[in-house]
This record gives sequence, C-alpha cells and structure tokens, in this order.
Amino acid sequence: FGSSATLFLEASQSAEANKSTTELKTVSTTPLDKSTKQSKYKWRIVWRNVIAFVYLHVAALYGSYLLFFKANILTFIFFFTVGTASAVGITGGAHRLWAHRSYKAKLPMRILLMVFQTLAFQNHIYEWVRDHRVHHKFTDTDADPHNAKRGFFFSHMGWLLVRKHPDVINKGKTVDMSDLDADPVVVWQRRLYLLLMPLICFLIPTWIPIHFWNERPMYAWYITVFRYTMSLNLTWLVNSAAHIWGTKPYDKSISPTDNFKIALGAFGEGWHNYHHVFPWDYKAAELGDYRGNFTTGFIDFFASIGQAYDLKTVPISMIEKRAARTGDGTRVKQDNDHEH
Ligand code: ST9
Ligand code: ZN
Ligand code: ZN
Repeated sequence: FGSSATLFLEASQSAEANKSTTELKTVSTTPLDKSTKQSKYKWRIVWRNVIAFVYLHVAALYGSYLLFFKANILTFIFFFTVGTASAVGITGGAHRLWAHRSYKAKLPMRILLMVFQTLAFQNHIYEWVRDHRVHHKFTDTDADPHNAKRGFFFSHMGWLLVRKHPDVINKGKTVDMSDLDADPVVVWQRRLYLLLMPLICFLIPTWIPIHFWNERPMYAWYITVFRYTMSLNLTWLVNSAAHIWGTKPYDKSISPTDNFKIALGAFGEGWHNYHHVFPWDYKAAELGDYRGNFTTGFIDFFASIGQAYDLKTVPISMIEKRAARTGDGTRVKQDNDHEH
C-alpha cells in the first residue's frame, strides 16, 4: 500500500508539474510498428515566438543589405567581431565547457564566456545546457527537444515555436544539473538574465557604432538583428543539417553526421557524428585542425595562458576500434593508426 500511495503521489505531482504540456494530448500508437511508434499529439503553437522570429528574419534581411551596401566599414568589422564572440560563447562556453565539461576554465575565462554566451541570446546557460544534455541522452526520440526525426524545419527552428513534447520535460528531469547549480557564474547569469540579455545582446552592440563612429541608429539596429539572426541559424544548422546530410565515420546507426561546411560555419561544431559518439572530447572532432574548428584554437589559446586546463581527448586506438565496429567506412585513416 505504501509504495502504491507513493506512486500515486508521484504521478499526481508530475501531472501537476506538467499540466501545461498535457494539453498536447499524447496518443500512443501501435507499439510494434516502428514507423508509427512516435507519439502523435496536437501542436500548441506559441504565437509570440512565431511573430518574433518572423520579425527577426525580415529585419535581418534588411540588415544584411545595410551591412554590405550602406554601413560604415567599422560597423562591418564590428559585426564580425561581435558575431565571433557570440559564437564562441556558444561553442566554447555553453557547449564544450558547461554542457559537456570537456575542459575546465578558471573564473576570468568563465566570466568572459558567460558574457559571450549572453551576447548570443540562446537562453541562459542553465536552460541551454539542460536542453542540450537531454538532446544527447535521448537523441532522435520524442524526448529530444529538437528531434531530427521530425524533419528539417522542426529540428532547425520549429521546436522553438511550439510547446515541448511532454517526454522532453519528463525525461529531462532525469538529467543531472548539479554541477551548474554549483557554478556561481551560471547561477548569477540565470538570475540576472532578463537584465543582462537585452543589454548585452541588443542595446550595447547597437549603441557602440552610433556613439563611437556615428553610425545611423537605424543601420546599427538592423545590423544587430542581422548578426543575432545569422548566428541563430548557423547554430540551428547543427541540429538540422548536421543530423541529416554528411558522413557517419564513427556510428552509422545514429542521425548526427560529419559535415565540413557546417563545421566551417559553426566554428567547429559540424563534426557531429564524432561529437555524439565521443561528447567529452574538447575538440568536438577527431583532429585538432583549426581550419574547420576555430573553437579548438580558442580553447588551446586560453590553455596556453593558463585559463583553460584538463582538456579531455580520446585515445586514437579507441576511435579506431569504434569506427571499425560501428562506422560507415568513411573515416580517414591517420598516420598513427594501428596496422590491421
Ligand atoms: C536557441 C537555442 O536558439 C539553440 C540551441 C541550439 C543547440 C545546438 C547544439 C549543437 C551544438 C553546438 C553548436 C553551436 C554552433 C554555433 C555556431 C555559431 C555561429 N529538461 O521551456 P518551457 C521544464 S534559443 C527538463 O517554457 P514550453 C522546466 O521545468 C533562441 N525540464 O516549455 C520548465 O520550467 P523552468 C532564443 C524541462 O512551455 C518547464 O518545463 N530563445 C526541459 O513547452 C517549461 O519550460 C527563444 O526563442 C528540459 N529539457 O515552451 C525562447 N525543458 O522554468 C524559446 C523544459 O523551471 N523558448 N523543462 O525551467 C520558448 O519560448 C519555450 O521554451 C518553448 C517551449 C515555447 C520553446
Ligand atoms: Zn553536444
Ligand atoms: Zn546533435
């Protein structure tokens, strides 16, 4: 009786916690049929987000025209500098440091990465990391926030336009987040996010070109929106394109792919088949080649000045064995591979 009472209590508590998402009305289908196994449920569109994303993309289009044909050259340089910083805040910060703990960083570097991550406005670090850890743990299932099985658009941006699938929230609760609760940089960013984000992502980057080189306020604003929207799309391509097109040198049974073009645009995060198989590697790729992996260069530089340490990698013999066992045969053999 005791345990069934506890079960009932747990069930009612979780029902309470998820009352908004139960409106999705999960309907289970024939469990034996794999193709129809995905639960069907009514999409609940979040119109606020739809309107915001439509505005962002239209304004970004205009911003790109202003950037290339009208703006001051300094605005142009500023655009790339701020864009690079925000990208590294996601790749080197939210992703490789906080989500995967693939290296450790001292306080000054963590503060810098937190500011860069705020510049990217992809939610605060805690939320970003929780969704990302859930993505790794439940890849290609309903519990994956941007489940690539639901198509390009859903995994690209559609997942931010509808309420989450109940599995994301329920199974997401099983992910350990205690390390982030223990990092004051993450805790404070989360607390102050609604103040920090508009200031760091939008207001300051719009104000600087106006104040320091007399850029027209309208130009400065639309170019800021272009910078933000472009970095969002480059990030989203890792969830969409790099889960659809490319090779699978390390595990052919999963959707993530290795894709050089995405790696170039996403600062080294396009070696996504490797990354899903060995998520603790700070390079997020087998090779430390900086051309397709700007973020690795960034972390190595900070390691050389003592700010980053305990950089984790994977022994080549382990990579080689795994590729031979589960890869699609496209892995490029290395000089120090073992002979077969
Ligand atoms: C954005 C994020 O763009 C992009 C992330 C991309 C990741 C890519 C990774 C690839 C690798 C790295 C590549 C880098 C490349 C860089 C290149 C750079 C050039 N687990 O969310 P709510 C619970 S953001 C556990 O409201 P709804 C939780 O209890 C763009 N629990 O769900 C929560 O309460 P609490 C800007 C979870 O109502 C409660 O549910 N931001 C989880 O379904 C409700 O949560 C936006 O546009 C979980 N995973 O709404 C905002 N999730 O408060 C968009 C939730 O306690 N977001 N819970 O946390 C929203 O408006 C809403 O989240 C929603 C869903 C409408 C999407
Ligand atoms: Zn990851
Ligand atoms: Zn992925």
